[in-house]
Amino acid sequence: MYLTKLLGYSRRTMSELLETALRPERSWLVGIQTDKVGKHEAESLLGELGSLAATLGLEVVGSTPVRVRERNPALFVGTGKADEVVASAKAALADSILFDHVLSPVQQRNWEELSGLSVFDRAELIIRIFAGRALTKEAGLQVELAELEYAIPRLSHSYSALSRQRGGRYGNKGKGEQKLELDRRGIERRIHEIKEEMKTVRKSRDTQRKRREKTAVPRAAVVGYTNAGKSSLLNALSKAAVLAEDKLFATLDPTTRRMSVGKGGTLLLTDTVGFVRNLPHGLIEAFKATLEEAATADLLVEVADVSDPECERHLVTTASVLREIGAGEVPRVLAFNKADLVEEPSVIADFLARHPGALAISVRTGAGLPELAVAIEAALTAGDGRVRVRVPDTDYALVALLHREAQVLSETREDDATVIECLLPQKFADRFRSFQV
Ligand SMILES: Nc1nc2c(ncn2[C@@H]2O[C@H](COP(=O)(O)OP(=O)(O)O)[C@@H](O)[C@H]2O)c(=O)[nH]1
Ligand SMILES: [Mg+2]
Repeated sequence: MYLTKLLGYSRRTMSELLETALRPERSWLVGIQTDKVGKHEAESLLGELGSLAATLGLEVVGSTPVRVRERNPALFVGTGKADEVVASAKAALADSILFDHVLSPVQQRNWEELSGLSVFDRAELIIRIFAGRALTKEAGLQVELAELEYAIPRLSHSYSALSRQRGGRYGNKGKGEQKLELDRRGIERRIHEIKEEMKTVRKSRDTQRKRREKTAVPRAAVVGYTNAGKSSLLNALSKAAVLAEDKLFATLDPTTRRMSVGKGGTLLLTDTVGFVRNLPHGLIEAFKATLEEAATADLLVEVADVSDPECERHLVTTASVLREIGAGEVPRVLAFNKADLVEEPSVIADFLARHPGALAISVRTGAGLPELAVAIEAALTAGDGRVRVRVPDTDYALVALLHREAQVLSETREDDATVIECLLPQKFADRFRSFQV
């Protein structure tokens, strides 16, 4: 909130704009190649930046790859290159320039002065994505914290004066009118408050989780790195689903789709905020918090880009983060996407050998998608056990629960109880243990 105010637009303004604008905001990307970041990696990072921009509904109209030999303190890249970037961005009628690197506050200001456009660095782009994906109270607080910490060094008087004149479409709103009354002390106070609030919120987390457990429809979270093809896969898998809009599905958040599984079954698929390479340090906790829904899912569908040379390393990072957020025990189906881009079949065979149970797919060609749907269904029912339970009439609500959640195979009445034989989802095993006969 502070950040968006500080930069001269409000978040509501942004989403309003995204919804009502005749055309989406046009963005020009600047890719960075350095001694440490080679050509290939720079290109793939630029692809990731494009995917991040698309997540925010921005239209990428072009990009300039820049090789940085010596960092120019004023603009990060050399002045000649900077002029070239600005000229290309303007020729393409871009509204903003997105930098594939973190810019210092001074550099960002200089770029805005030079171009007259809004200039965002990687960190700000990511914060904006997280802000839109913070579904829980805790995630909201974490993201706000990240915003404030990003904002503090950008608070200098000259910067906030300039921020009111930001070019581009967001910046035009209320140009020069906003009285910014943000001071460092106010922000520090808010940071302290957030940290206190966070302690309270964490305590209620378990309650939330229990409530989630009761939802009748199983949920899967699609996880993986940005640009792996998560959103594309979500679209492909949900295409076959019935479009009937009953109450439940009408209230879903926009990133959740339904997918048909098995005979008449439904699965809710949620697109999670993607892992990002070189995630700026201050954003790690915010990222984990926005990913937390993965921990309450019944299943994880992990998508990895098998054409990315970093694929194996991404799998390791993903696994360790999932463990950290408490999703380590959630059943997982691993799909190696973009198989169409890999020319050497042995590359894919090696991945599959190292990861038993994983599948190779291509959302682009459709290859492997039917098999993936089968694997998802199998994973959802894998932990289900055939049980026989005797539910006394005093606990009749549990009979209803079984009808909703389990596959009932037989049901017989006794004097004061119902005896049910069913395939019980794993997550209810504990709840029914004492009723088993
Ligand atoms: N060649 C190829 N490209 C793909 C495939 N799946 C997705 N993509 C592309 O990869 C980019 C990132 O996809 P997206 O679904 O936005 O990834 P996300 O960031 O994980 O949600 C897009 O340009 C997609 O068109 C695939 O199977 N093959
Ligand atoms: Mg996506």
